[in-house]
Amino acid sequence: MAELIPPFLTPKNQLSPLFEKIFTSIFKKYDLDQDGCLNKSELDAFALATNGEQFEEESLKKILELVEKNEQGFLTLKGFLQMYACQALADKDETWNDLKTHGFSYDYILEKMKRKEPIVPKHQIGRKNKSKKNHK
Ligand SMILES: [Ca+2]
Repeated sequence: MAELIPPFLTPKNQLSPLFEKIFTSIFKKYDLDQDGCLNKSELDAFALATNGEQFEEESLKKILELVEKNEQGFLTLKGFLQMYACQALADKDETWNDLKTHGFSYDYILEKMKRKEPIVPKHQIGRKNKSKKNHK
C-alpha cells in the first residue's frame, strides 16, 4: 500500500508534484498578506507552528543563504519549496513530522489517495484572485 504515496523528491531532488502542492498550500496558509513571500513575522508564525519555537537567528540566516528570497530578504514560495526539498533529502522523518503538524499525516494522504479525493482542499490552492499589494 505504501507505494500509493509517491516519494517526496524527483530524481533531480526537487519536490514531486504532490508534495510541491502540499507544501505550497502550507506556505499560502502562512503568507497572510498574500504577497508571495514570508516576512519575518509570517515566518516566525510558521516556525512556531512547525517546531514549537521560532527559528534561531543563526539557523534562519543559514537557511536563507541557501534558498531563493526576494529583495527584502524574505522567503519566497520557491525558496520555501527548496528548503523542504533539502529537508526531505536529509531527513524524511522530520519532513513527515512537519507534514503531520500541518494536517498532512501519512495516513491522511494515504486515505485521500485510496478514495481518490483531493489531498489539498481547493480553498487552500486558489487564492490568486486577490490582487497583490504592489509597492511600485
Ligand atoms: Ca507575506
